[in-house]
Amino acid sequence: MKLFYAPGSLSLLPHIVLREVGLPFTAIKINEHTKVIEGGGDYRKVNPLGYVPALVLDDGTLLTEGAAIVQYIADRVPSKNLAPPNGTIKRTRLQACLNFFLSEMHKGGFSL
Ligand SMILES: N[C@@H](CCC(=O)N[C@@H](CS)C(=O)NCC(=O)O)C(=O)O
Repeated sequence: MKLFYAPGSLSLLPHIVLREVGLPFTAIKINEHTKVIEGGGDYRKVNPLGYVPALVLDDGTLLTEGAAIVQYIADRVPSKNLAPPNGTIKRTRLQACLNFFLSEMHKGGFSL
């Protein structure tokens, strides 16, 4: 897997979760402002929206949106108990927390 990240951004969240579960991945730094990938390349060809985080799976599947990415990672390694099972009230509450943080708080505060 490849995690596209920018220092000081919310890509830190999936970065922490990937380290916590211990799955192998490569962290690829991008310049958040120019959209240039460290070492060369146009990040918009990876994620046309230009946002981080983005996770590219080994089969080339692109995952975006921090809340979705961290749940995908948590579900890959259920033995770590990072997320309650899908379809439960506890999982829905986790989704509510993630969505609140990554929408209301992120756009309302951290982005200023
Ligand atoms: N809805 C996205 C938001 C991602 C986002 O806003 N990322 C910021 C960094 S914290 C970014 O890439 N900004 C670059 C830009 O606005 O061009 C998510 O939750 O993953």
